[in-house]
Formats: sequence, structure tokens, C-alpha cells
Amino acid sequence: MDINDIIKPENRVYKRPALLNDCHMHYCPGCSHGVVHKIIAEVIEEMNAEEIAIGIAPVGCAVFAYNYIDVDFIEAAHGRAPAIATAVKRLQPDKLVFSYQGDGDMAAIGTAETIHAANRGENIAMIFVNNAIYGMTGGQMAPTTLLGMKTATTPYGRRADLNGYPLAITNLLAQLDGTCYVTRHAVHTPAAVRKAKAAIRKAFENSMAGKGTSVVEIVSTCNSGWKLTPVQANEWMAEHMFEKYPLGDLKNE
Ligand SMILES: Cc1ncc(C[n+]2csc(CCOP(=O)(O)OP(=O)(O)O)c2C)c(N)n1
Ligand code: SF4
Repeated sequence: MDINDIIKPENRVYKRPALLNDCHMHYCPGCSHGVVHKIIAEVIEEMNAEEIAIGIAPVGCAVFAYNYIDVDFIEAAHGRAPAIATAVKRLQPDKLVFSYQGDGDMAAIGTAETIHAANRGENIAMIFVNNAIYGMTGGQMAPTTLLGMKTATTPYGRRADLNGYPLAITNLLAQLDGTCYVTRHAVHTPAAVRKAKAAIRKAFENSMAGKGTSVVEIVSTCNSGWKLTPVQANEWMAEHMFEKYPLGDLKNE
């Protein structure tokens, strides 16, 4: 029996969104991806956009996003989600089209597709889950990995002289004329989740209103890749990631 059938409506403080399929997610406990999926499902439900939403799934830990959020999805080759989203939205402008990508997918192999889709001002929403690491493939350095951060390929910490600097791609996207809304959030506290959800809603509404490209970065945890417990990972993120990737709007037109 579903827990939602047992709890009286007046006592309910949490409800699994109907668009989140009732199946086990493969995400590690504590991973931000699950929370981001939940708020996307809630926003689509609240916008009554179930029949018009089309997600573009990445390569990365979120590769199975289409198994969890019960709307139409297309799986993109690694990094190509903004290009697929472009095609879908141009062919079907009445649809709500969003891409969902990690930092390796969006800011490494997919940099060109990301920048050019945003620069063209495609009427899509880009959801960018920045956990500063390649989670799926075993925790290698990503473009967004912080200086000094240890990963499988930077065991002594990322060095600027050897590995370059962390890439704040969201800041770069905010400079482009094609973007209308660029914002950075996290999902480590209930208040942060509420703000992130409001940002996703605004991005989706912009997409439907034809205002240009919206980008919602979610600064996230990969507790497995970071080799921390879920609680430690949230603390580490707040202490270290927010300095390089401060939360808030970068552009809101
Ligand atoms: C063309 C191609 N190159 C490399 C890979 C290997 N690969 C799979 S996922 C991934 C990185 C994923 O990292 P990220 O986008 O940050 O997502 P996360 O898993 O952290 O959510 C890589 C390099 C691949 N699948 N295809
Ligand atoms: S490896 Fe990292 S990003 Fe992937 S599911 Fe686990 S915690 Fe999440």
C-alpha cells in the first residue's frame, strides 16, 4: 500500500509527486539527483504540464531519469542534450522542453552544445546538476572540480598549473544575450529545496513564454565520489562549494 493512502490529508507534510514513478532509484542515498527529480516532477504537476513536458536525459548518473519522472523523455548522447532540446522545441514549440545534465555532461564534453544553444536563445530550460565530479564513472575530476579537491584523477588535489581552474559555466552562460534567466541553487535544506523549486518553475514558465534560454544550476553533492557520508557531504558543499559557486540569481530579465 502507498504511504499516501494511509496518512490523513490534514496530517500530510510530504507527498510523493504522482509523476515520480513508484520504483527504486539507483542513486546513492544522500545524492542530490533524487531531490532534483522530485522537485521537477512537482513543478510539472503544479503547472499541469504532464502532457506537454519533454525531458532530455544526459549521460551520467542521471542517465535513467526517464525511468523516474513520468513524462516523455529522449536520451541524448553524452553532452548533446541542449542540441536535442533545440530540435524538439523548434519542431514542437508548444511543448515544455528541458535538458537535465551533470557537470561532466554539460561543462566538459557538451560545452559547445551548451554555449551555442544558450547563445541562440533557444526556448528551453537547462537543469544543471553540479556535483564537481564525474559521479557515474568513478569520481574523476570534472571541469567544476574545486582547486585542491581530491578526485580519482587528482589524488593529491586539483592544481591550477596542471589541471586548470574550475569552470563556472553558469557565469559564462549569464553573459550570453540568449539567456533570460540564469540562477544557482542547492537542495541541502528544506528552504533551499523550496527556492530551487521556485527557480525551476520560473525557468519552465520562461520556456513556455518564449523568453529565451533559462539555466538553473543546482550545486549538488556526490557523497560516494567525494567519499563522505550524506551529512558530511552537505556540510562540505556548504563550506567549500558555495564560495566558488555562490547561490542566487546571476541574470533575471
Ligand atoms: C562519448 C562518451 N565519453 C565518455 C563517456 C563516459 N562517461 C559516462 S558518464 C561520464 C561523466 C558523468 O559525469 P557528470 O556529467 O558530472 O554526471 P554525474 O554522473 O556526476 O551525475 C563520462 C565521462 C561516455 N559515456 N560517452
Ligand atoms: S555516484 Fe555520486 S552522483 Fe552518482 S548516484 Fe552516487 S552520489 Fe549520486
